[in-house]
Amino acid sequence: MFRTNQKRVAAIHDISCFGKCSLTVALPVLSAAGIETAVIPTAILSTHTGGFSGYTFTDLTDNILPVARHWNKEGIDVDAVYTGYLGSKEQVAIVKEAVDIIKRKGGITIVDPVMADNGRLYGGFPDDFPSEMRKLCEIADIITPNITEAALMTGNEFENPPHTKEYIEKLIKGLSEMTDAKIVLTGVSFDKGNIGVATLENGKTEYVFNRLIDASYHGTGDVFASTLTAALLSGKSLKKSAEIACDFTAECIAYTNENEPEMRYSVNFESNIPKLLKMLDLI
Ligand code: PXL
Repeated sequence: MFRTNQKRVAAIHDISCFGKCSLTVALPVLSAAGIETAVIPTAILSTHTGGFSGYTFTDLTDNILPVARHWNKEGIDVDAVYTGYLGSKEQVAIVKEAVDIIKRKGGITIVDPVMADNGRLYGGFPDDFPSEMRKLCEIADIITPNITEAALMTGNEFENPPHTKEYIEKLIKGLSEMTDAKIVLTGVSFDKGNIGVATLENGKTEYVFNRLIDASYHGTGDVFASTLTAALLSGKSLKKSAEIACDFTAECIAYTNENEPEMRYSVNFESNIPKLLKMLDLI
């Protein structure tokens, strides 16, 4: 297929109609960075599941493989596949198949194993969900679990921050035994004032920290992973991409914290897009 040098990502996530997460974050962030974003919506929910009750859920699992096969037939190729929240174990298995179909040689697969936070699985996920997500992580090139997701996938206990270096290294070791993917472990905190990520690439662990803002918002994991994907496709190294993703997420939280107390309404990343473009050296 004829290609310009514009990068193209296939984003495989749900659409939460209200509440800024998954595709309604991935699309604008990647588009703002000049990256074409093809989408495979996995489900449509009236809101995300974090803090709303009675949300609708329209499952689109049956649509995933036909879209992937059609793209393949048309010779549509992508530089990266980026997966996020997936609604069921069956869907995770099907997305794994879809990634195999869509991914081209030399392309990268970024898996954000969205399923848990603060020591608990998100509502609606069965206890054996992490073992299915593990299988998707096995075929990834980069994974971005938070501490809870890493603990669940590696069979370790969840520990609240502040973390010890031994604990973080234990999680990273467990993840690296489970997949050859590069690792970006989020939510790492060695002291009260700072939070950041640990990266593992070519056997080397590095840390990136930012000041901890005393506020919590839904959807920040998606802001982080979408920004990381945008930075990687803009040619930044893993460490630099992790730095940009940490900085941008912290900016969005700090900005939102000034005037929006509703955690479930997510962060105002839109007003901060110009800062993101500066961080990516695009303006
Ligand atoms: O932000 C992750 C996410 C995405 N999509 C849905 C969610 C969540 C987290 O709770 O509920 C539907």
